[in-house]
Parts: sequence; structure tokens; C-alpha cells
Amino acid sequence: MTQTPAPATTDVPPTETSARRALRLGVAGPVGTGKSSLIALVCRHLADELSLAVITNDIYTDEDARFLRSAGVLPAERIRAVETGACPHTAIRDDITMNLLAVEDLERDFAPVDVVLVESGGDNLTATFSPGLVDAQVFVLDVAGGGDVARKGGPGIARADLLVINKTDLGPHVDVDTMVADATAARDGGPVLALSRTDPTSVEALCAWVRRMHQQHVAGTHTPVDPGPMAPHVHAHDEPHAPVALVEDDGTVPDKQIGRWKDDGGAIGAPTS
Ligand SMILES: Nc1nc2c(ncn2[C@@H]2O[C@H](COP(=O)(O)OP(=O)(O)OP(=O)(O)O)[C@@H](O)[C@H]2O)c(=O)[nH]1
Ligand SMILES: [Mg+2]
Repeated sequence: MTQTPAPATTDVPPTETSARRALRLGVAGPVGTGKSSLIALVCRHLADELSLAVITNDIYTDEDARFLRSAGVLPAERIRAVETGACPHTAIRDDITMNLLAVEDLERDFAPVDVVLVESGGDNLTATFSPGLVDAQVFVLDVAGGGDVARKGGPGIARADLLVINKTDLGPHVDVDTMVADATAARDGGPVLALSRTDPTSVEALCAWVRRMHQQHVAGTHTPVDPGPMAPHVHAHDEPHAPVALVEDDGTVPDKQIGRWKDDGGAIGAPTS
């Protein structure tokens, strides 16, 4: 009797595990709180020990990517922009397709990548990343937003993996201690970091947190947590509500993305809000 040979197990493609792909780290928060600056700090201090790449999300421009490239914190080709053309939260939460493609492209082009930092377009207090896009997320407030911002709460403030209160060097104008205490009270023990780019101790604490997250990711001991959905809200719907295009380093939009958009009538997937 003939026996059917067992399938060669070496032909089975390996499944992707967290140890094989980069830690995907989201950075969200209201407009101007210092998301790009925080990413610049991380790149400047960790690029020698970790392989890093960055995705920025802007509504109408690739300004954040250009800022980071001009700061020289990473080789320019490791920094790519997604131009969302719509509400920033859409591209990081409702329809993450463009961001996922951009992250996967970076991971493939510069393999092995240790950490991909994804900056959200500046949005309101309720915008958070989908856990389908990032493994962990930082939510950034700044002291200039006013001492009561942390008390207002929201999913990012309450449940992001790290809450940063940025620009503490502006402290003389704001009660930083009260703001940090309010933030800590809103987080049920979750970490809060008072940060200023002018305070080396706080910058090192930020880098240590990123290192720790990466180690936990590689070890498989970190579980991504969804901070929670957006608060109910409405849109005028006078513009597309899904991400528009991935913008290449030279400012061009890849043909395949344009085609996809034309074919799909301007929407990828089914935006839900
Ligand atoms: N004083 C002070 N200013 C800071 C600090 N970090 C960032 N800034 C300033 O805050 C402003 C906004 O910083 P960005 O990093 O562009 O903020 P952002 O959140 O990326 O902004 P959007 O992407 O437009 O939402 C800039 O003028 C920065 O120079 C800080 O630690 N201290
Ligand atoms: Mg920015």
C-alpha cells in the first residue's frame, strides 16, 4: 500500500508574530501639543540603538513629515506621510487601510524595523488609534492647553498606554503639578509623564518607556489595549471621510493609490462615523 507523503512543513510560510514585525507606536493628541516634537526626541535619542521609522498623518499637507525630515532625526526615506484629506481620527481609527499599508511598506523597505512611530493628525480629546493599527499609544497634552484639560477626560487621557503632559518648561504660566495630579487621578494608575524637551531627565524617562514597550513587544508580553471609541459626533460630510493618499518622500502620490481611489469612488472600506 502506498502512503501519501506528509506535507513538507518547511513549505508553510511562517505566520507573522509580534517578534517578527516592528512595535507600532501611536502618538495622538490635540493640535499643537507637541506630537511631532516628541517623535523627534525619540528618534534623536534612540536611533542609534533601535531601527526606527515614522508615519505622519496630516489632513491637507505632509508638513509634519517635512518638519521631521528637516530636523534630520532619521534618514529622510524612513519618514513617510499619509495625507488624510479628512478628519484625522478617520485614518487612525475608522479606516486604517492607508496607515497599515504605509507601516507595512516601511517595515518591508527597511527590514528589520524595531519601532514604527505613527503620528495622528491633531484632533480633539476623544481621538484614539485603533488597536488594529498600533500596539501601544501615547496621548499628548500640553500645559498650554490649560490646567483643566486633564480633568476633562476622554479615552486617550484615561487609557492610552502613556499620557504625556508636555512643555512643562512653560510651567511658570500654568500649575503643572495640579495638571499632573489631575491626569494621574483620571488614569487609574496608568503612567503619566511630565515632559519638556529642555528637561533631559524627562526625555530619558520617555526613551526608557519606549525601550520597555519594545522589549515587552519582542517578548510577547505586551497586550494592545483599545482606549475606547470616539465620543458620538457628527460631520458636515462635505469632504471625503476616508484617507485620501499615501504621499511619497518626493511629494508624489503612487499611481496604485490614485487608481484605488478612483475605482472605489473615493472611499476605501466603510467608514463608520
Ligand atoms: N516650550 C516648549 N515648546 C514645545 C515643546 N515641544 C514642542 N513645543 C512647541 O510646540 C509647538 C507645536 O509642536 P509640534 O511638535 O509641531 O506639535 P504637534 O502636536 O505635532 O502639532 P500638530 O501636528 O500640528 O497637531 C511647536 O512650536 C514646538 O516647538 C516643549 O517641550 N516646550
Ligand atoms: Mg505634528
